[in-house]
Amino acid sequence: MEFLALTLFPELFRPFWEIGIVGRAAEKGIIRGRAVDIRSFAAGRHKVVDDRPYGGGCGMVMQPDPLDKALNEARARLPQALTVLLTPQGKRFSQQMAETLAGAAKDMILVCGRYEGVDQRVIDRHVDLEISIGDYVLTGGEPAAMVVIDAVTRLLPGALGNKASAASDSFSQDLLEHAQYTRPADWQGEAVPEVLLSGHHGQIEKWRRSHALATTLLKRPDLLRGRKLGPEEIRLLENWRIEIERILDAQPVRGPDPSPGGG
Ligand code: 6GU
Repeated sequence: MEFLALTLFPELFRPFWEIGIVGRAAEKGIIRGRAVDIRSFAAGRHKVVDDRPYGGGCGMVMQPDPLDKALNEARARLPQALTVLLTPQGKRFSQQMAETLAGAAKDMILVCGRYEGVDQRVIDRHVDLEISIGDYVLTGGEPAAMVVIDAVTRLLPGALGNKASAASDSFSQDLLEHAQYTRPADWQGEAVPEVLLSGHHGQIEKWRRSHALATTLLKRPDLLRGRKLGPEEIRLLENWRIEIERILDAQPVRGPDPSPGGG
């Protein structure tokens, strides 16, 4: 799978292609990453790529011509590629979208917008999909392109050492991951949960599923509300309820919750 980023700051991508899982995937030939400078397609001695918006207003808009030339070359090089524009106006990026893109295994041309935006006519002519990585504004699409490339790459066959790690991680089942511990077993007087040291794989798996549910309930209850629970998950949450009730029943006084929105 080849990623071709069109950007005014190709240097931003240099370490990105070389380091970590993305770097390893490139070494193994699973991906190929390149960044092409949009400015190199600009005309004239000053290589101008932006101009003031028609209709007035502040900020600058990327002109259609340099980007069109860059995209024509990119699409000639990768004729099967999906052309993506990174923009706050795009569809919200998600694990599900990453899985779809990885599954399609199509090359990707990623257009990183800068300034206040990109001339609409070049978007209409070339772009298949607009992606946003969240409801906040970046100065440019480059970090967003790296987010997309990273999330897609780690899902490609062979990119992660352990096949199970992509399947079990946060969001792949619409749950957050359980807490993790490593050595030492006692760190500054804080112990690791005993069951994890037991070697009892059935109990360890059950602890992990139980804690993934509790972590999700506490940190991202919205993920549980939008999800159908399986019978085992209901049982595990019931166990947490029993545990909470045991703690509350042991309290001498139980009044109503005086906090806003409480009991
Ligand atoms: Cl993809 N680009 C920019 N400039 N800002 C963003 C974004 C993208 N996603 C969220 N904010």
